[in-house]
Amino acid sequence: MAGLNGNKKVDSNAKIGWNIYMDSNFSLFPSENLLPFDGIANYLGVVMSQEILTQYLKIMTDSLPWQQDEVVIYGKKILTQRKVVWFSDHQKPYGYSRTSKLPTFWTKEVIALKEIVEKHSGVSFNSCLANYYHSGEEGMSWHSDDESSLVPQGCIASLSLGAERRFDFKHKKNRTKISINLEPGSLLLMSGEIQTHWLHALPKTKKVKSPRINLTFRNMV
Ligand SMILES: O=C(O)CCC(=O)C(=O)O
Ligand SMILES: [Mn+2]
Repeated sequence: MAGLNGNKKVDSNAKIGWNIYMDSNFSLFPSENLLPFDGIANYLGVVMSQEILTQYLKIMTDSLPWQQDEVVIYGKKILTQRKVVWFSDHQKPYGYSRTSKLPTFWTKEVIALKEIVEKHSGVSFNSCLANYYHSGEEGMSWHSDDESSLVPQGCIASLSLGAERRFDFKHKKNRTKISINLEPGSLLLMSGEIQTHWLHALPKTKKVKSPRINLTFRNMV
């Protein structure tokens, strides 16, 4: 079982939440549910070759129309150092964190990655939020991807390129915490009731000096 650096070992015969077996060259077999209750998080491990990873990280870093994100903290709009691009088949703005983003046109690299993710998840996606973190000094605070514009309980597929980072889940009521390391080229699938009951975050860390791109594929209604 390649590349599970520090992550829980997975049962290679396990099925993911919606009964699809993975068997392509780069796929690890799907993990069991990382969450003990109230939602599903499947870590599929590395699903891309090192060659595509390196190539796409550079192309996307250099050519996507990255913009600082806006978040509202204590009623004040703040621009993040982290940058974002929003892709969607739907032309309407995507509202989250009390701000909204207009979609940009899909690029051929993002479409190619979407196809890899769709093959491994068995789900097709109509939208994607790309995040660019310059280093471990940038992260994303606790939130759920529960906007009303997203398909309720739809699968959200998170593909990571670049630096490995820790990713945390926290239950909204009992505060149970689960962490996983997201390796470069890895795919994490969140589905079921997860966004209703759990928060997730990408914590900042001084240990990581290199950049990371994360693509979260979603479905807008
Ligand atoms: O960068 C990540 O891994 C998390 C991104 C995320 O949670 C989001 O875009 O909603
Ligand atoms: Mn999120």
